[in-house]
Amino acid sequence: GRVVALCGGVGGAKLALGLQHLLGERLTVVVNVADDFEHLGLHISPDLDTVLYTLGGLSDQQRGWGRSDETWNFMEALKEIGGQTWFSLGDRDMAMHVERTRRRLSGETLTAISIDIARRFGIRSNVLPITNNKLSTIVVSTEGELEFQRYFVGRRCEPAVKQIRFRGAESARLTQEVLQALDADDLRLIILCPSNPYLSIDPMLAVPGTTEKLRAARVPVVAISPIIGGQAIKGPTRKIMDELGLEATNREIARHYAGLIDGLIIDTTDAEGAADLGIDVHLAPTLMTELQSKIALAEHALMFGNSLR
Ligand code: GDP
Ligand code: FO1
Ligand code: CA
Repeated sequence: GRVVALCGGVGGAKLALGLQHLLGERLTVVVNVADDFEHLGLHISPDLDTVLYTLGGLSDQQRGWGRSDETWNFMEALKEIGGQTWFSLGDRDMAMHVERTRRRLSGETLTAISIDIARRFGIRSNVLPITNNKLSTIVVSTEGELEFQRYFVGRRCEPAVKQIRFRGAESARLTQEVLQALDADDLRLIILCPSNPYLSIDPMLAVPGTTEKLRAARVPVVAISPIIGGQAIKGPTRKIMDELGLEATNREIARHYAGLIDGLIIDTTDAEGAADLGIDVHLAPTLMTELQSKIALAEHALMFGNSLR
């Protein structure tokens, strides 16, 4: 059967890579686009890039974004002439942004461009943006409203988050391709990847139809917690939970996704109290380092999903 995985950037893409090894073309990765923005006249899609580079075996694992074997001549030259340098575009990565921008200006959808680039990277699974419409995360912080990349990269997530908004969500539409993937006769499982719930998964849930589709799905919906031992593996998830007055626990993740998911996978080291999260819980090693641990967690997700059918 087929599997749909809702995915942000780094955390989600690690699991997606494991799932791709097991499922190949039976996997559809639906990716957040609310981090997207226009910079230097280019359309940048960070989470799509992370997923495409990761599944294509081209990603830089250390940095967490962009391509391996990157060079930075463009940025150095841009700096010399006084250009904007707060957001770094690698020389090789630049090809992606320039080409995607050209194709969008010529009328192609983000979906069509993503499908074509995935094919050119030799990616076997299907990579789809959640929407072709403009969707933008706005961080309402103690220092006012910040566009997402200004908050994340420009301010290194330092301003305290008061609220998170998704501009354009009400008028955004799920793509035909995403709807088809969710409606497939041989769909067996929907997975919420261990991505940042507030910045990566919530914007996709804010697109009208997503939560309705998950609730109406005749297949299990399973999430993997991005929290281990009360901490995020990477990024501001824990910090944002603190600032929003939420406890950084699996209980809070379960509460956040309540009504949407049928089961939650949490780390074996978080077994204590797992029995009374008010939801079906599966324990597994959820820290993904080497390829093997990504495949192993993907296997757990598929097995757990099967057990819930
Ligand atoms: P971003 O878009 O690049 O910020 O990445 P995501 O939203 O997809 O993922 C960020 C989240 O992934 C953070 O909350 C991390 O805690 C989580 N994460 C990263 N690596 C792992 C991992 O190996 N295991 C688990 N369970 N969570 C992870
Ligand atoms: N993240 C950074 O921390 N600094 C950067 O200069 C930066 C540039 C960049 C360029 C292209 C791209 O696809 C991603 C890039 N990222 C950068 C990562 C990215 O913006 C964030 O990690 C995500 O939006 C959060 O998911
Ligand atoms: Ca992201």
